[in-house]
Amino acid sequence: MTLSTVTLVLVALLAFAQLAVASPSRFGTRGDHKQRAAKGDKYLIGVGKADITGPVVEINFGGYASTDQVGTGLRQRLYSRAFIIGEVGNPKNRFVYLVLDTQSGDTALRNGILEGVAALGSAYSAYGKSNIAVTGTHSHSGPGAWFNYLLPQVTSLGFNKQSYQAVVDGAVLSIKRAHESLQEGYLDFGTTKITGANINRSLYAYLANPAAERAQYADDVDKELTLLRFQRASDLKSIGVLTWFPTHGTSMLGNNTHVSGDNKGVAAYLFEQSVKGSSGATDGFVAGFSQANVGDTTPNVLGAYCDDGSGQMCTLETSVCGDGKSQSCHGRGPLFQKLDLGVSSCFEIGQRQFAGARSLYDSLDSTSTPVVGSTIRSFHYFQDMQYYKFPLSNGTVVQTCPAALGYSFAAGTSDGPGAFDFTQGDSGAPNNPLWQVVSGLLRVPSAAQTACQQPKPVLLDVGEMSAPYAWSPNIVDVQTLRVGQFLIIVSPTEASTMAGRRWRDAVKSAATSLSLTGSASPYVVIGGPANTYAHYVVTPEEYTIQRYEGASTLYGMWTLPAFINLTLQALPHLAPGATSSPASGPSPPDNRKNSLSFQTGVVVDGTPIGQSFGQCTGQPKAQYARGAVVNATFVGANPRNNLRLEGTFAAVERKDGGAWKRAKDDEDWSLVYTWTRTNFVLGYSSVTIGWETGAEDVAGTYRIKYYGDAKPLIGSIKPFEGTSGEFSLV
Ligand SMILES: *[C@@H]1O[C@H](CO)[C@@H](O)[C@H](O)[C@H]1NC(C)=O
Ligand SMILES: *[C@@H]1O[C@H](CO)[C@@H](O)[C@H](O)[C@H]1NC(C)=O
Ligand SMILES: *[C@@H]1O[C@H](CO)[C@@H](O)[C@H](O)[C@H]1NC(C)=O
Ligand SMILES: *[C@@H]1O[C@H](CO)[C@@H](O)[C@H](O)[C@H]1NC(C)=O
Ligand SMILES: CC(=O)N[C@H]1CO[C@H](CO)[C@@H](O)[C@@H]1O
Repeated sequence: MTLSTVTLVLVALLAFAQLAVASPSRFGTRGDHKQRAAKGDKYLIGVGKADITGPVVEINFGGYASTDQVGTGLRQRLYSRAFIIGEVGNPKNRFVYLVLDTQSGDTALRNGILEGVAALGSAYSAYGKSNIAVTGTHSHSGPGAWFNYLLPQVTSLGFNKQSYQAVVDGAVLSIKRAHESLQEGYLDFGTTKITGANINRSLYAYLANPAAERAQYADDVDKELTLLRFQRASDLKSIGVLTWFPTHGTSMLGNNTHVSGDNKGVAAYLFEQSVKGSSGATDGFVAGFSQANVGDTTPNVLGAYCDDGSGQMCTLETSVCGDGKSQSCHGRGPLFQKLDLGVSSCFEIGQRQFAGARSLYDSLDSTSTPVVGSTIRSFHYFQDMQYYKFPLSNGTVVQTCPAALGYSFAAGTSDGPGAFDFTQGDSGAPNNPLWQVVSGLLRVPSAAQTACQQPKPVLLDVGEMSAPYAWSPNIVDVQTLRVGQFLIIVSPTEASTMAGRRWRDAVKSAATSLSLTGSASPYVVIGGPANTYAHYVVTPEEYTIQRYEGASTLYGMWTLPAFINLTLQALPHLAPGATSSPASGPSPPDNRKNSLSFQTGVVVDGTPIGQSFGQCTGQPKAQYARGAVVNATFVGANPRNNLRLEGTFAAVERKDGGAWKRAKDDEDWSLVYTWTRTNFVLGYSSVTIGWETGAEDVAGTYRIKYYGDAKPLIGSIKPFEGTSGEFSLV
């Protein structure tokens, strides 16, 4: 520490002490709620939540890019959570932050959402491309096949309209609900350290950053969670919270085939459950757990080990095992001993984020920073990253490149080895009909591209391939939102820990020098992956290491400085009084109409002779002790016939006097729906509904319900219900 920093700290401490004396109400202690008067400025605030669960069977999951990971059922429905913040005096100035339980935001989804909101009519004219941010929680356990670009469509055999439409419709509905709930209220925020929910999965690359820079941080991943609280003015009840914390949505392993929102989905569910019926929160309370600088983080906090019998950890430098390959290197979640495809570890990592967020929430009345300053602004523009030239801070002019993936991309990470298995297929084409169509179109990178991407050895020159349509985005979304002193960088990439820090710091210091936030110090978070999926961004130093994240930094060594330059350039548009927007930039290609699609639809559902749809063929036992798994099996039909959005496939009902009351449904983590095809030709299938009971469940008499829809060969799809026999839980 230099002398001047010491002086500064002393001055700050003195100022704080004086303030504390001058206005005790502002710094009241815990339990001292009534004394705290300062609430910051008033805003229009609204929250909304809606179901986005696409086809839960027979569609490949988005995230691990493994052709084999195809849905067989549902553990927890997926949601869109919408948060709207607007100026009271000028309601045109507002933004929408969406948190989708998806792998990422995406150009196809974003286009669909913008069109859907526009179709809601003139009351929604304040919402548009500048002020809607479409972020994903980065769950790797939801149906994919909604991506705009060809590369992430490969493992899902193309684009699937039903999968896409479910996300779009639910996102639009969540915005509608948030809009309808708009009212005056306050915002405040706080931070807390979450231990045990993330570690660094690319430490070797992180260590390439300058020692002096690393020395500024206690941890090699960000452990801080930021929580923004939405409180309505009328009675100071909370209507929602929005949090940011980085950890990959890879707690559920790559061989899990049940849909879920992974650890962020668990955290949001636990938070929303925890405030049900509490006097401080409203009925429609929504908890958003948004992703942050997630790039090099993993929820597999015990570290990465070789599943080859050696018991060794994978190598630091390249994450390989004794055979020199990455295939047997797997990250271990906190409860990895439970061989349940990551379910227990996933719940635990979700629980750890929830617990931290909840205790922070409980302390906010005495510890939070109020959001102040009436200004709400946002900007969004498109930037073509092909050979974008700009100066680094030392004046040297550098450039970005057309998108490309390096060799390490094929090796994957310890969270999921061997992404895009086709790249490993040295014996020829893998068994993937889409790949057979497009693999002939692979090209050798141009000389300019090869030079530009140095030192990345190019494996897939995706940015220079546009046949049959673009493989990856070259045109990216640049977006930032601002309410009072709170700024949100909306990143299309998964930023590494240090990349996120540099990006946030650059925005913070530029906002300070532009005096964007008046007397309040700017506070900056980064949310994503959002708006389109542009893979990763690492620091230039990390890029030279070319691990998975560096190999997946699409636009070359200078991608991060370019994103920072592009964000800072437009920052003046967030100033109070600013009325202009940046030029909207070139439009990215819209591949929704021309995408290939090799998935087949449902042909027919049938039942074995003598059986009927919904018939319970595997009854539960008469009695279970709490902690046991209750199973019931039914004659089933394909759930793709009707997604039952805002509804449920499975339920547990409890006998309450003479009536049956619903105790669990598809939203509950402990209720698991599994669909199995038993005869392909005749369309027979069975459904097993499993209820993992626990100590928290009340003893009583229960039954299991199954809701399905069957498709005859001719005629329309018909709904049906199944009901198990009664059983008691003791
Ligand atoms: C799922 O994958 C994990 C990690 O690769 C492995 O340890 C486990 O045995 C697999 N489980 C099944 C049922 O295949
Ligand atoms: C960003 O790059 C442009 C050139 O493309 C340059 O004119 C501008 O000064 C840079 N802005 C910042 C904030 O670095
Ligand atoms: C500016 O910084 C970059 C990145 O560290 C470096 O490659 C370049 O040589 C520097 N330029 C000058 C003039 O020092
Ligand atoms: C319940 O059903 C699931 C899914 O079919 C199965 O994996 C599990 O073994 C069954 N459990 C019991 C206790 O029967
Ligand atoms: C603070 C932290 O999470 N450190 C971890 C970074 O990654 C290495 C290797 O995976 C771990 O050993 C550290 O514990």
